[in-house]
Amino acid sequence: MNYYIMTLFPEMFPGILGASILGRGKEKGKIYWETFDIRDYTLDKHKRVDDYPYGGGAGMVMQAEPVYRCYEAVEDKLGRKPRRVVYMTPQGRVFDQHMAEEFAREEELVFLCGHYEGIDERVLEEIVTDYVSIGDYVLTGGELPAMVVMDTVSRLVPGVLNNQDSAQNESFSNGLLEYPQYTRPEESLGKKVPEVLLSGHHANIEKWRMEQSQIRTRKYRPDLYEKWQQNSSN
Ligand code: 6GU
Repeated sequence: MNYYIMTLFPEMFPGILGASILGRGKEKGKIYWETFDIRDYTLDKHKRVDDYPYGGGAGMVMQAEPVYRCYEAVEDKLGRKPRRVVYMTPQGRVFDQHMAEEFAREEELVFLCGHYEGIDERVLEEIVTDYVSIGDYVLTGGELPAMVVMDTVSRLVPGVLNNQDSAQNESFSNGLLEYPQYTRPEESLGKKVPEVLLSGHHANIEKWRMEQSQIRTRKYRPDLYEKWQQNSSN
């Protein structure tokens, strides 16, 4: 999976994308990413990339031209074929596991990260194929959201996780939240591990985990629980 990120803040990416599983994924050649600094593509002698909104109102708007020229640089590098260009915006479709699975089937994804009050509509109409939000709250820019999407998609790319099992057996893939986990020692903070997990009885363990998943989902995500009940007529 190859990611190309258009941003005014390329320095935000190496820390998060270089650590842990994503860092290893890049080392193993399973994922690749590269930033394009939108500011490198302004023709303004003061390197300006934003201006006041026509019609008035608070804040600044990113200009169309530097973003368009930045995308042309992406095209010069990758060729001019149809590809998904994902604009991270609170006005977009809300990202979920289903969308992540869809993105994971692509060979490459281009992310456009906005700042200020947004980006001039004219360039969005020209280049953007997907408008994506990560939830109903407002962040200062699209960089963290782009990294959220990259993290979620990358762990679905074959070979990124060591144990492909853990991409299957988890929250959301079956429509329920995950069951509680325990590790050694058997007693910690004065509390014992649930007996069934020490029993070696796999059927009972499965049954207990399924019950715990249902209890949790009903308690914390009644919306998901209702959907799950409808889908599986349990
Ligand atoms: Cl994608 N961008 C910004 N700025 N805020 C957000 C968001 C995106 N998704 C949720 N809030």
